[in-house]
Amino acid sequence: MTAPENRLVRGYLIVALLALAVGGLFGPLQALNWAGLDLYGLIPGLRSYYQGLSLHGTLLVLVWTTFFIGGFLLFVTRQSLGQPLPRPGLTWATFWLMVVGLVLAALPLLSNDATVLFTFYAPLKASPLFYLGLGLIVVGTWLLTLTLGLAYRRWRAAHPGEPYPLPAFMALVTMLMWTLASLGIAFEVVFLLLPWSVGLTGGVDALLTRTLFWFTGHPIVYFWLLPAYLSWYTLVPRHAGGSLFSEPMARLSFLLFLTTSIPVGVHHQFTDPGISEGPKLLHTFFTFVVFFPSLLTAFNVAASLESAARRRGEQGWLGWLWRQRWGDPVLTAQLLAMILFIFGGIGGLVNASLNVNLLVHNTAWIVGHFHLTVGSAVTLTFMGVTYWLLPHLLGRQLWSRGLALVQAVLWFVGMAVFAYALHNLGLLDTPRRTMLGAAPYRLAEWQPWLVLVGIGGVILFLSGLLYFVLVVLTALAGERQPVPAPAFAETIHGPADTPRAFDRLAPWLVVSVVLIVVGYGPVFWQVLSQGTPPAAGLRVW
Ligand code: HAS
Ligand code: CU
Repeated sequence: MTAPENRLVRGYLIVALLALAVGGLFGPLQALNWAGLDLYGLIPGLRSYYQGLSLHGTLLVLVWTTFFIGGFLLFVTRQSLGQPLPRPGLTWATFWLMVVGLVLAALPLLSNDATVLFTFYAPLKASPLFYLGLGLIVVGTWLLTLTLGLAYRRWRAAHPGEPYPLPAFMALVTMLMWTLASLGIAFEVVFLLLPWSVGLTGGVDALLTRTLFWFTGHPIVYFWLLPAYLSWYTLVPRHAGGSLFSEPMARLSFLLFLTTSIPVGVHHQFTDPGISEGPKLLHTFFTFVVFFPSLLTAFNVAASLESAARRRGEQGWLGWLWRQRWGDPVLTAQLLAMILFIFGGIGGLVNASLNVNLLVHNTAWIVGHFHLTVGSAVTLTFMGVTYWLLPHLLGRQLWSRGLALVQAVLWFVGMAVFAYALHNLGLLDTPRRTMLGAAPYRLAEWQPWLVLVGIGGVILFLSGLLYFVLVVLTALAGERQPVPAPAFAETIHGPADTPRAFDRLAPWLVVSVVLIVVGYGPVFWQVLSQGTPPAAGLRVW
């Protein structure tokens, strides 16, 4: 990798880590508030619990993820193709555009002018800078797609007839899916929220903005997840000492995500009036379909791990499950992420079922669900990936493997306690997005679980702190070593016999668009045809 490319990837990671540090800080404060200990006074200038919650959600799910993914996908594409990234000017302009967007969005968040939580549901109204900043970040991600697309075209021209290398293929599919998915939020921001926030329009159709938000807001979770899967498929088998079980099946999984991730977003709107049961049920069924590529992943990754253990002589039926290289923090962090994700995924099925959802909607259960998914499957994997990336980017060894293992295990334990308590609270009807510390309606039966939430939050805080200490100490004091050549996993099946259809993109994109029209046509028809009166803006906190 050239020195400027190295700097670019490092730039993305630094922004991601800063977002994780600032956003993460509010997590334990929220958890402790629920447990009955209010420490908000420690943060100078903070106006409310809800301002903290807006910073927490936005910086973690929108900034930490997006910037980490930007750097990681560029790195993976560059390395797996073995050719420099195209148009260095474009890649740098993209990075700076995203940073400007981030600063614009962060300013009103910090000044309490965008206390609208990460979903920014209208009629909650933020400063125009917030919407403008988010819009620029989205445009930046489209430019990332363009870069990966140009790299694809150039590689194809130089290697006619060869299958596109798996890691780069997965990176490109992730960005293509996201680009299609982000059209909803882009439309919402540019045509509805921005004009409204600058006073050009007197109100917005709240249902329409929510529907556009969730058009993007569901598939964004796969935009976070797929880079983690990329690592599980192309890095984990190698670290485990084995090979990827099936390359064609891995491609199929990503292509199924490309085609089915989007027309499911109404599963976030099961209690919204104005969308009838028919389209809601259709989105339930489509959500069950998008479960399958994750099941394929579970099978394929498990088979790869099994092959690794068998190579080391494991004979028993189940012994391979624990006969893994637990001493390697890169691997251990990701294995622990997978274990937590099994439970996050099962919870997802509960959420997706139209009738059962009513039991858990808007309760702490959902908070438990998304901390097992984006907070564990994705974030703990990215932590493991960081430990792999640092030696490549810095030419230094990880400062301490032992400490990195402790960090990963603490995250696992903290999240397990935290999410278990939240799921139980959800079943006891505890509302989410609420400053429970000040709520007069707190029920006595919630109390033990709320305390566990606080304990989980503190363990997570310690683990997060360790992660930063390790990154900084590695950068400053890690033992110098030659930069290793990044190697991706070998495969047991494929790519020689991979069907040609699994190496193409255009037909799958067409299927994706058709499914979007089938899934969302009736929804937008209903939402637009009922003429909801425009809602004026609200500023609550
Ligand atoms: Fe979700 C709400 C349904 C996955 C994130 N989700 C959310 C929210 C977030 C989120 C942030 O249907 C809250 C949004 C808000 O603020 O309102 N979700 C699902 C379903 C899945 C799912 C069906 N979610 C995710 C992922 C996320 C994420 C991934 C982030 C990255 N979710 C919902 C629904 C709601 C929802 C409803 C709305 C609820 C409401 O009422 O508001 C599925 O994609 C899950 C599939 C996953 C699996 C697990 C596969 C397991 C694997 C690991 C294998 C393990 C191995 C280990 C191999 C089927 C791949 C071996 C280990 C050794 C040691 C050897
Ligand atoms: Cu969803």
